[in-house]
Amino acid sequence: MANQVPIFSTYKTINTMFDLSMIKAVYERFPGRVAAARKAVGRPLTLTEKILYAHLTQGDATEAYDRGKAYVDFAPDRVAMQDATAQMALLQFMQSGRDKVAVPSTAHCDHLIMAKDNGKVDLAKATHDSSEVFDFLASVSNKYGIGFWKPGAGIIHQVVLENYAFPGGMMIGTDSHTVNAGGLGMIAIGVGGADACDVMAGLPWELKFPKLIGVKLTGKLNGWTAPKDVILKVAGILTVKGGTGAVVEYFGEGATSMSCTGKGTICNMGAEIGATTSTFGYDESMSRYLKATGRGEVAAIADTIAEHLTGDAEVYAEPEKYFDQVIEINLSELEPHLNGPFTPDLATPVSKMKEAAAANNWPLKVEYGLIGSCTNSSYEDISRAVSLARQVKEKGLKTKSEFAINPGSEQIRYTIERDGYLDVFAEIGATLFANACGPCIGMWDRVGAEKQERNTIVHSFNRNFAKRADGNPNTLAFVASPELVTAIAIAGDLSFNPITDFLTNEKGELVKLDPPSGDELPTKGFAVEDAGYQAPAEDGSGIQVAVSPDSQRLQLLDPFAAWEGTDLKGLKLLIKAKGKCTTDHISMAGPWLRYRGHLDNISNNMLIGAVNFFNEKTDNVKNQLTGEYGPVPATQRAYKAAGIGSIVVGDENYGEGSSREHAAMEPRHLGVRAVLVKSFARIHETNLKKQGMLALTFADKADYDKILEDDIVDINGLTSFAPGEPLTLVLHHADGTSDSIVVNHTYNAQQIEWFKAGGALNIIRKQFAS
Ligand code: MIC
Ligand code: SF4
Repeated sequence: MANQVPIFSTYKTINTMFDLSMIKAVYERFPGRVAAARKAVGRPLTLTEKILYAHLTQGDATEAYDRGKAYVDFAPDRVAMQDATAQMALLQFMQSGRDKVAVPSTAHCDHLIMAKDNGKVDLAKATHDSSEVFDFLASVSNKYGIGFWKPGAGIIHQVVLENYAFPGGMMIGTDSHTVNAGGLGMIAIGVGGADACDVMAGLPWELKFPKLIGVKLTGKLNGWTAPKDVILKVAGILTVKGGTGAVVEYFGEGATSMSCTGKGTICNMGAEIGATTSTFGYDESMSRYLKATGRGEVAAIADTIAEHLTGDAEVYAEPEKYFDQVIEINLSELEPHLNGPFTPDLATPVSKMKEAAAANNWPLKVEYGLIGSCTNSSYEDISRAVSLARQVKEKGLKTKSEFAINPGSEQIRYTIERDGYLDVFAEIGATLFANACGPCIGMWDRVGAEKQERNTIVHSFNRNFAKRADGNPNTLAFVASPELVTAIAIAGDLSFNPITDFLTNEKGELVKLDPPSGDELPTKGFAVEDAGYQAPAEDGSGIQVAVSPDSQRLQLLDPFAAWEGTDLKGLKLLIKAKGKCTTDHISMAGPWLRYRGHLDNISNNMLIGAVNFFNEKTDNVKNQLTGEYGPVPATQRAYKAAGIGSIVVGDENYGEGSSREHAAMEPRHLGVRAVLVKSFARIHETNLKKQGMLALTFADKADYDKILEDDIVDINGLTSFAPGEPLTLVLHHADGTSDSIVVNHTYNAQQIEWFKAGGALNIIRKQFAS
């Protein structure tokens, strides 16, 4: 990967750099804050600690926090939201009583564009179909001082990396892949909308001080291996829950020799291991990227405090002393990987794919190759993929799979068009989708998907849960680098190993693909005509935000009821979910994204993807009032109508995946009182707490087996609900026997107040009203 510095930049997003004064202020206080932290902690510091301690609400650190235990209040520098989550975040913010956001914030329209024909046609259709939502987001943004990125401008994380991320900064975003900004040396964390609402309202943001995982990268990427393979390998090692409660900090010569955008890819997919976030120390690759994206001034001030924007030398010299866990990966030996299907941590090195596919009966024929998304849309990614696409013509080949690209931003799209890359892709028959999420989140109207045929696709996105790309539960999706996706799409064969295998060209000759090569940054600089940004009004007080009471897409929120002050008796078991239950299972995306601003309508997808332990079916549970089986939402609505609460039971890493708080608000809205699981994914657990739900875990995981289909459950101990004190559940079985089990929780004193008030927002509302 060549480290090229652009000769000149025609970057034209807008004339001014965003929020330079905020960044300057952060950098001015940074050295003092780090010094205070070093004193409080009493030893050399990791980068993660420096950034976290530099963002304490209280200012200078006065004590060291217990990693994995202490709840700490932070003051993030900025907030980002995407359309599918911003609707709920902003509906909540509108209730806070503030007239302007307290920190720089942005909204990005990227999730609601259905990929079907091509970017132009699809964008026009989405702009028309979702105009009510886009207009709502535009006017709320305008009113409250939020930067607005129109549909077609790009995917939130790519736009953030290009415009807003800065080394040493701290941000939160209402999307789990907010962590992408770690590629530019930030601590960037995915949260639910209620958390974003707090920060935009100027309140402290609370996080359990994370544990620290260090990943030492030695050697150098070469040949077919890409940054993506680092995280695919890490996911294989740590699994989908191995990063829970931890920040992953990458360092070593392998880190500094990699591009900034490559680092972004690695951090992006840190969400797939459940990590709070991931980050890299400030280095020349970041400085080059800042300069190439029109932010030379940010690079110049970062240079003045560069020593504080990376971990201390002692830490990287003896990482075992400072991190809770250390992993070492030699990039020189790292093989390209394919992860999947159905889970992003099932890692198979490309050389082992033949065996693995045969053993698992995975269809070898690859129907589709898709590149782009928020994860892998950099200029480097595209140029390396192009170097392979070019070989199709040069070597007399024919691309066997269908191929599509969804660029991460208009700036990337414009630049790769200018540089002729889109023409090369067009020659291999590629479809250019809009600068949006599209097939990555089920917004893909794929021809024939409704037939539900078993088929294989490869993509360079990050997640591959069932039904995620095209709604077909029988699509097996494998995640790989854009380079490998392109090579495999050319070959049309999942087991194709471009390092060793030959292809037969149109003339019947055996040919081999040359390894990919490309440019880290465009030699002619980035360019764009209209980046799609809309600045908010200076004074938004006169702007009216109207939500029609008849709307099917938007619904103003009613406050949830406060806790009744007693233990909860007689809850029906709604569902005991078996196995993987991600937020896609709890609140499916794809076609349901249209209801993200309408709580009652979207509640009709509640848990429809979860597998019922008792009959192994999805969306089919027993209604304890009638004894009949029916859809989960309808069954829960029946309990609600009868004034009876219910409980949901789940397995490990419940709520894995997205930050969507709908997965917590829907059960709350429909009257589920508690969610009891073996373990939670971080964001979902917080979302449940924020919405006034009980998020509980089995003290003894084997008690999961004690839950029976007709159980009626009492939750005792709530009148003395206290941090660290377990609660007791009594399971009344249908045969008249009962079991008493102990359940744990992680509520601190403040979170218990959220529960009592019926949700965190009820407290904010009161604060601003008084
Ligand atoms: C995703 O990648 O799953 C999403 C769609 O971007 C979600 C956000 C959402 O559900 O709106 C995420 O990652 O948080
Ligand atoms: Fe969009 Fe996919 Fe990225 Fe989520 S992971 S923000 S759906 S591109």
